[in-house]
Amino acid sequence: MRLFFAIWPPAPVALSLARLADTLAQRFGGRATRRETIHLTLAFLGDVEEEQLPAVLDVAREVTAKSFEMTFDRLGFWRHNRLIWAGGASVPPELQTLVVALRERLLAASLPCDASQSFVPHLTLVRKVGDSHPVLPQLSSMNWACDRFVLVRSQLGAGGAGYAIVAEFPLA
Ligand code: 2AM
Repeated sequence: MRLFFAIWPPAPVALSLARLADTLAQRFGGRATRRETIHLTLAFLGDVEEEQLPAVLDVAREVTAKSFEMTFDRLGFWRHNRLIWAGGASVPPELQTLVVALRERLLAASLPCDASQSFVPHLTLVRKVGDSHPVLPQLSSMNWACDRFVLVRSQLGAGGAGYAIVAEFPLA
């Protein structure tokens, strides 16, 4: 099974980001992320054997991290993978600590974790953007209180990835 840890935005935030994603995809081409799949990835494991799931859950339970307030106030475009994303000008230290703890514990438990890229917190809004120089609008700042993270199972289908939340973990 294909797994990753993520933070899932509250419904009103996801709704306004999905509307924005639709607008951006119409303007610049590409595939907008659907409301129910907008998320912030913390650690991507990739394919994991079914029998490794208890060890993955143990890793998450052992991580002690604090809740934090996340602010999204800018849009970005990555040309190498043609993504438009929403992010924040600053990374809350609690978020950085959570990501480092998850990645370190996964690796210490000999579980897979893609640590090839440094962590840039982002919510992917549009994939396969057609325009190679999209002039992005300002993002009106939105905040949300992150008080939990989730383990997610990804299933790739014809219409893109479908995600199922496997377990939730509270932040102190
Ligand atoms: P993305 O939104 O920037 O594409 C599920 O695939 C989630 O894991 C996506 O949010 C994706 O980020 C993220 N991810 C991180 N590393 C990945 C990898 N090596 N392969 C696929 N997805 C990855």
